[in-house]
Amino acid sequence: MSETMNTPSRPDLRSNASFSVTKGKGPEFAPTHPFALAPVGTPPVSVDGFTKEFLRELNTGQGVTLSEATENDLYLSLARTVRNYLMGRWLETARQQRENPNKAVGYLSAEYLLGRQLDNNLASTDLTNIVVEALQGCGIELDTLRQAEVEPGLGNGGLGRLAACFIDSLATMNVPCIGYGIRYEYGIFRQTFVDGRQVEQPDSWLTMGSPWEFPHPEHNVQVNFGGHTVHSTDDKGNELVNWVPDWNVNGIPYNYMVPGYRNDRVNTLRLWSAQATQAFDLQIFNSGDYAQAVRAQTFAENISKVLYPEDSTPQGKELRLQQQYFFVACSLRDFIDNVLPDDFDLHELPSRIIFQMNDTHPVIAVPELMRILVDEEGFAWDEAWDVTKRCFAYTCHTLLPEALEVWSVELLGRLLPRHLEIIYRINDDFLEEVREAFPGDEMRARRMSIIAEYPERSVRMAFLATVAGSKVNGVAELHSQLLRDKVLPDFSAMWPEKFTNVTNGVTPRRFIRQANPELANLISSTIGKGWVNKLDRLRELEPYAEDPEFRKAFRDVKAANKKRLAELLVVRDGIELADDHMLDVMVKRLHEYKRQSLKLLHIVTVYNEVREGRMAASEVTPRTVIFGAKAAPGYRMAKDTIHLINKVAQVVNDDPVLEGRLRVAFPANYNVTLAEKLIPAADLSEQISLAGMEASGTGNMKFALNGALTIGTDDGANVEIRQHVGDENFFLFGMTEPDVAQLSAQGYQPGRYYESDQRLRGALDLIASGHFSGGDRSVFEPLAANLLHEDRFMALADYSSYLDAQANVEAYYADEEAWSRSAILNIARCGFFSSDRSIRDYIQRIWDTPPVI
Ligand code: 26V
Repeated sequence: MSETMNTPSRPDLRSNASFSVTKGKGPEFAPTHPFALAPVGTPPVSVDGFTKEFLRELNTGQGVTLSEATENDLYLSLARTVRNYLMGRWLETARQQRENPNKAVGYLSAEYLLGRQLDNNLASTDLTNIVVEALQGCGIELDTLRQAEVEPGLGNGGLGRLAACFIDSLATMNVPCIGYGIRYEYGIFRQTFVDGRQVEQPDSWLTMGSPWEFPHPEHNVQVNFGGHTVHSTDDKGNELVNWVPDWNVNGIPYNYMVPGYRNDRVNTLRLWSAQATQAFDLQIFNSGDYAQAVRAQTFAENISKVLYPEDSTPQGKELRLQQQYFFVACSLRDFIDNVLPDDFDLHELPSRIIFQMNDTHPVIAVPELMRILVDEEGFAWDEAWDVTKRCFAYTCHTLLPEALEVWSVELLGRLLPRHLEIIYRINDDFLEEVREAFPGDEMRARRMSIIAEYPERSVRMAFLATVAGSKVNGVAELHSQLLRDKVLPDFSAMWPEKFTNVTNGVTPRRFIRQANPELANLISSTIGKGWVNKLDRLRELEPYAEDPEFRKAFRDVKAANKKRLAELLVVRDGIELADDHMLDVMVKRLHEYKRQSLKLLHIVTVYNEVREGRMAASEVTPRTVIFGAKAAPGYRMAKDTIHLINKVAQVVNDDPVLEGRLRVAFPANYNVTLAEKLIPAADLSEQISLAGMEASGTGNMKFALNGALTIGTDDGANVEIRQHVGDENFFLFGMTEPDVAQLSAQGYQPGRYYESDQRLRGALDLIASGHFSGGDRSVFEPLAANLLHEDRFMALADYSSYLDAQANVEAYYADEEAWSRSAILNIARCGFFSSDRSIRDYIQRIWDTPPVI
């Protein structure tokens, strides 16, 4: 018997047999009663009926009368009344799935950026009109209660929002799906500005209570960490491995309803919350160290405490690996123990589930399933590997090398010793396959190894995902191509059929119907209502682009949306919007590759040209540039850029030389709720990343579908948006990805552009001069110097092309009929970018999970 010892990392949390929690095994305890049939469909709803239910919730749920209720009381009671209408469908969906089990999608994602739930749930139950009337009868405005909801910000940006759009589409398309993730107690930080600099505040989204979640402590799952493995052989000579963990935590599932759009289906999102397995360590407690005993509890519960804000470099943070293993271990156990029937033969697992891994964050699920099958279920290794491979698929969401996750072998072995052994074995078998396929090519085997040796021995999670996944997909055509050619070329040479593309999409329910009700009404009154879940039908709008009356109606909608946005921003941020300005919007995470700095160079250039008298203020198209962006708290350059945007805004907005024709606004804390207000009001959508850097983008799709024109590079999904809307309805600029590669290869020298372009020199010099920092050159000089000497994302190379494109924008905008014609064609031709279509592609190319009739 051999023993692999590992240093125990938390001896004070050693699992104690007498405290271990025995897990409930689902509906063994199932009493029946003739009246206890699950309610089916929607009970008949009347305004009076709804009012009664609402008041009852207020009285019996919140314990207050209408006259003494606070806004939060009213919101919570309304939310609970609405959710009751979904409950019957939820139970019914679960019953059907139990009785008629269909293959389901297990969407594994560390992030879900859901946004507010109330409106979405009102729309899916078709209750909005009734609720408006019922509330009015009580002297309450629905809009006031809408605003009382704190959005759950359980994601960083595009990746988390995509997961939310996908589970919406899965439910709407009648596909069985469980979304699995983490119930962070604190989501993405709340951004504030102090003297123009970003200051992060904790996002305590749960303090007022969340009416949308259903905790199920009785379904808790124990998750083990640390310790060592014990290897032995049984009497038949088979190897047996026993993981002796060192400490553990409990995962408590919180269920959330995921309603389809008016189709009576309600899927489940199950988010896990960590809880100490013992309230506190009694041994320590009894020895008198109360504080130490409680600290142990806090340690365990830290696992789901806070969302990691994506950083400039992914730090190998131990807590993050704990989060990843925590949620996938809970999810696999949950699916096997609580979703599958007791007698299920796990050899058949691939017929019942496909786990889609949203980036590499859940990839540790691969060795976890192998561990369950081999160590716990007694599968032979090859048998287990065959099942595992068919249960997983992997979506990659980036091309940036520094964003590809790796875990040091030291950390992985300390936290998950058995999983490390399994990864090594997977790698050994895999490299043998490589050597067989490419005899004598040892360099190739080394390049492809899941284990990297430099700069320290570590596990490349994207490689593990690619080896294990039945399919690997990128998120836009260009991205998938670059993924094959540049990130995983050896893998695509070995398994070309493994690689595929699924271009991202966005849900039209939230991002058109809910966010832009006036546009939705205009569309519905023109082509009927069916477009909401058949977005290709927007094509039927094409002929109306030629109709001056329709164009006028479209402009009226835009103007109304701008007015609504102006009303919000003045209250929310003290920002005043001029009502006759073009709204030019750049909203997304702050990252150098997205090039907010290029947008700034444009603004500063216009300002400087007017200041220096080379251009008359009257030549400037009245425009307000709106930024929205959070920077990772540890990302210096990004935070400096936020500071600069705010300072440029201050100076430009106050300088009379521009006669108010160019303004900059930067509302703090951009989130889903604000996006829903900003996007419908936008005229111009800024999608200006360096070609080859933005995997897809999804904001770009939301803007186009809301009738904004795009100024953008040939990057990510911009490429496909342009193909759909037509070159003449898109402002393209900048280098292509091959141009970028070529310029890189020949040695990029940003200084050359500075030397040869007087406007660029003027703008950069002005930034470096201290003009935007009260004369203090030291504040922004580093930013200017970085652009001048390094400029990793080639903003200077694309600058003149960008300025030319902006000039085209201004000329085109002057012709309001031409502009609105193009805007309408953008809407009509972007039906492809519905997340329903993405899900259809996933089903066809990857999942094989037909919709349930
Ligand atoms: C992560 C990191 C981590 C540290 C290093 C810098 C860095 C840069 C980017 C990222 C994001 C990785 C994953 C991600 O969020 N990707 C986004 O996924 C969206 C949905 O597919 C897609 O639309 C965005 O283009 C893509 O950036």
